[in-house]
Amino acid sequence: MTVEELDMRAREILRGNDRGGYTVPTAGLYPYQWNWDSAFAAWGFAQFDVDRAWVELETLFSGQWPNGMVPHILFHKDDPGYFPGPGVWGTDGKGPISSSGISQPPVAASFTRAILKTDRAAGEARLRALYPKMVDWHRWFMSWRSDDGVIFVSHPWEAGRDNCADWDNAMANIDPVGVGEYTRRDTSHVDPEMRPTKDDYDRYIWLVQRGKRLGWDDAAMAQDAPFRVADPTMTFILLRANRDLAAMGRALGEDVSEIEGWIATLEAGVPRLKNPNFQMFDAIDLNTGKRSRVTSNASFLCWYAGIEDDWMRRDLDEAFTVCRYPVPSHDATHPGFNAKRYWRGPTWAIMNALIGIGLAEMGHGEVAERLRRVTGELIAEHGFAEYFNPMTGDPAGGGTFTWTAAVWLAWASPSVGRG
Ligand code: 2M8
Repeated sequence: MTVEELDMRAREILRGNDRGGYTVPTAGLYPYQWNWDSAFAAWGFAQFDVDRAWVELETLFSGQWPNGMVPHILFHKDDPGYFPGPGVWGTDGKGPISSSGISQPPVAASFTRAILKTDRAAGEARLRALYPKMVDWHRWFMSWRSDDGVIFVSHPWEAGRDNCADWDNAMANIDPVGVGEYTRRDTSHVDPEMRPTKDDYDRYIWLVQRGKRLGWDDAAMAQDAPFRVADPTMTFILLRANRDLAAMGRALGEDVSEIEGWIATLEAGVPRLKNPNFQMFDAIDLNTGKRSRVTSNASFLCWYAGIEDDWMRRDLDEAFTVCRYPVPSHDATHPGFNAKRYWRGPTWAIMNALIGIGLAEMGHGEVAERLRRVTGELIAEHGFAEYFNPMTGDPAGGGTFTWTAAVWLAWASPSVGRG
């Protein structure tokens, strides 16, 4: 396909996954609105229909809970094709729309700022309405997910990197006793070898059952929480999002001192995520202090957060040597690497886009451009898949995927205007 045809195909995918005000990640496998998928979708829509981009974000925030949390899934319309659905989550009455009870990486403020650049005229009014909601959401993270400036997750699904090795220590300490029988739906849509294992799912569901039992009450859930893992994804993304939120607040004439305080807190927390023996950014099980000791694609989000790191820069060069299509979600030289299984090896275009944006901003223009080019080739040669084998480029998971199409349109396509 030519670049023009690929651009057209990407726009068709976004339109095709549009369910009226929100976009599903892909039909069948993920039939609802996911939080960070939607923010990427908005970024993609902004390249050809900026009004639709704002609507995507507005619909996402229409599901915000009174405590500020923006759920990771909004169940606008019941669909038996996904498990666990609304009944398993049991969040009735917690928010304005049926939803899950956890959040996801807060990329929305950063994409809002990117979208504003394409829509300076009408954008300010839309931003004015969204801004206080984003502040409330970030405040919720700082109140309930910060451990002295490192952001932790309460469930693997909260980080969006569901089965990555960063959670292995904490997952091994959970005994999913009483989880009961359930039927997964993901493995009827996708090859089970590309998905998390049953051991993983037992723990995912057990943690959801605990939240439901505690009424998804933040304070109750924080007591003796069985899963508390300090996470590079969340910490770097929230730090970056706070910088973008503060910039937008200043432009609106708002007092941003609270947000500046959050930025200082997170900047002070980041060094804890640096593994003192192996020098990569990894995860920490806060219940035991054990570190994951694996480089993931989230380790390379440091630049996106405005943090320079020479070790990670060398690790990135190594990833280019080892993989034809970096950046793998798990160090490809490590025995735990699995080129097919979801967040334990495959390359994800969304992560590459965030890494590439950060590299370019921090003065690593050459490698940023190399990453952008190789991601563009990956999509052009292998399609708009959910994720890809980093060695061969083989597509994996769901097809006609919203966020891959969005990343193509906004970042990876050779037609994207630079400068
Ligand atoms: C994946 O996660 C969902 C649960 O949230 C699942 O596997 O059922 C992850 O890749 C996550 O990051 C993503 O937001 C979601 C939808 O694309 O799928």
